[in-house]
Amino acid sequence: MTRAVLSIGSNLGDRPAHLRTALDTLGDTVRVVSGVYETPPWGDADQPAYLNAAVLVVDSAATARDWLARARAAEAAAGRNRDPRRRFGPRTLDVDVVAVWDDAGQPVLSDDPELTLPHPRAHLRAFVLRPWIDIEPHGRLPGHGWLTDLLNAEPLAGDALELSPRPELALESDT
Ligand code: PH2
Ligand code: MG
Ligand code: MG
Repeated sequence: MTRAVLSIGSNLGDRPAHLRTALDTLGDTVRVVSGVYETPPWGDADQPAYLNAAVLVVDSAATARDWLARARAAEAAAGRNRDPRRRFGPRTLDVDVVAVWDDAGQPVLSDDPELTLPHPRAHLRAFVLRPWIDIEPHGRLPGHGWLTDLLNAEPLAGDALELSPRPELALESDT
């Protein structure tokens, strides 16, 4: 059994529909879905605001690589085109594998540049940690500690104030 936390985000086109496409593509691996947050663009300010959420997925057989493949499949299903010149630019759907745990509940660590685990910037991003706390209030980011400690310390605490919950856009999980 592996368990993964995925961060999903969209800032182009029908953003709520793209987030739903992510859940549809992930299918019955989806266990819990966070609230949806409107978040200012990080990294490259010249782009629209994002909708972000976090998803807990479980599959008895999936490896970390399988989660990456499923993340890419979801992005493709939302018609994502990658612009190699704008690494942090706008996208219909971004699905990032934030962290993975193995059968024994141990975090999977990887420094493979294609799939670094945990995600190398997760601890810097309120738009990843805040939704994740919705679904795992006592969660820890492997190598960094409690999610709540990370989010309550500056500079993330300030960033968290700029996230707006969008309860009217709540994503239904079928499970
Ligand atoms: N994703 C990015 C770049 N910047 N900003 C926000 N608020 N949310 C994102 O998901 C995001 C971003 C590249 O993956
Ligand atoms: Mg991303
Ligand atoms: Mg990505």
